[in-house]
Amino acid sequence: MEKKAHVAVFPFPFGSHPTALLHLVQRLAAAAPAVQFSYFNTTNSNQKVFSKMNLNGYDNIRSYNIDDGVPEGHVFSGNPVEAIELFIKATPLNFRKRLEELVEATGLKVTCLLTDAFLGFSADIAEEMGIPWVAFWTAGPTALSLHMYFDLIHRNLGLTGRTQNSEQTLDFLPGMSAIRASDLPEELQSLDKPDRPFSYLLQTMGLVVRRSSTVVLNSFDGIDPLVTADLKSKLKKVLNIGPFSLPPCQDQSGCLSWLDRHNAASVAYISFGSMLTPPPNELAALAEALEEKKVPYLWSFREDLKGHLLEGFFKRTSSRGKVVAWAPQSQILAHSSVGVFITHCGWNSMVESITGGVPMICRPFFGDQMINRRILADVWQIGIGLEGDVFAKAGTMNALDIVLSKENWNKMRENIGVFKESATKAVAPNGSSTENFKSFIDIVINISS
Ligand code: U2F
Repeated sequence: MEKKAHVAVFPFPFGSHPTALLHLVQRLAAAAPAVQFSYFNTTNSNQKVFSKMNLNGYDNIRSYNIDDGVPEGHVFSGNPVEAIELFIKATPLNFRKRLEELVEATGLKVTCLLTDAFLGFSADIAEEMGIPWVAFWTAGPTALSLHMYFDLIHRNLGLTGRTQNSEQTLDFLPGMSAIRASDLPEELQSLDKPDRPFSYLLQTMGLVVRRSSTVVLNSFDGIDPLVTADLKSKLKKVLNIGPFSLPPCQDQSGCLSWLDRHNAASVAYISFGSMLTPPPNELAALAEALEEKKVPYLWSFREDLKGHLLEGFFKRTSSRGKVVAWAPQSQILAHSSVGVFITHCGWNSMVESITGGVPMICRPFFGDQMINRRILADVWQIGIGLEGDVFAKAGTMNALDIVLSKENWNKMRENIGVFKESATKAVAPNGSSTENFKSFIDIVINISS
């Protein structure tokens, strides 16, 4: 029987991760209509991502629900890490089981495993099946590199907690001289692996990612040359295929026409990504700063629970502010009225801000976000941090003054321009990311015998 290319896809079902991977699958499926893509995801996450994206006409993408590890009747404590930890405990059995059922029922063997790089157990699964493992790293090259240097970082810094050696730089690693110990995510700071499933998952990933046949990133050549060159020397194949934006949602609330009515570079766009809302005292401080400075704002305010805290502010400022539950972010950041992006420094947001040419004010929370803030504020100088990394009224007003002052803004725009140019070149016909995407297609189509 003729073998058909069949790609099994494993996302990490939290934040923007599953949408980003499904978006990649969609692009691959369009380019390779004869290849079958089976996307294994938790029921909840499948519902969310498939409702956001229009996959009509993509007959070669099928989704399959897997166990999310949440026991029946479980009552969540409100800590967002809980769902992640339950999921991790259910892996890899949940993926394996559903995959085996599918292969048994259809007889369609898997020829390539494409997964979120977080899921390091994919290395074993792919090896057992004798197929290539392609890992999608959804964040930036520096964060990936840091995870791969976990042991060396520990040996050099002797980290046991956030407070020790916090100002020490990581200048013993290629391209990391600006990164400080305090920028490292908790997962890189803690050695207590077994009882911290998320740390364990990422530490395992840092070790096994070398076994992947290819790592793809939403990044582009020129953005971080030293780190990227080092990654290329350590991994079998690294393909920068960005920058790409996740598919924007419909502009049902009229954000773009609202922006059309504002002056160039006057609006602050605020969003903290798909998982975060700052604590109430910081929300209040940010609101007070915006109100006092009379800055027009467009706020993607996700969480209904904390919405009431700012009810008075939203009402008082309704003539110059707009609040929406979810916004077409990449299009907003490309709009000329947006002057500053107040962000948590998630990688996709950062890339979209660069592509849109918008300077940033950074309020990082966890994971790679402190690293991203360090690079964009101190190295690339396309944004600034906040005093103490938190929103306080005076500090936020100061940050708005700095970024929106003509001189600084122009300078940051100039700095962003350099990256924007590389990005534009990378995705042009024959550009490096365009060519890398073609190699990516070849890799997933290719059937090893
Ligand atoms: C995790 O980050 P998030 O998913 O929270 O944040 P981003 O990487 O910045 O991605 C958010 C995406 O959601 C989109 C936005 C981005 O593409 O355009 N979006 C939108 O369309 N509308 C809105 O109103 C708000 C957002 C993690 F927390 C980070 O630390 C990582 O860097 C990141 C990637 O691994 O994943």
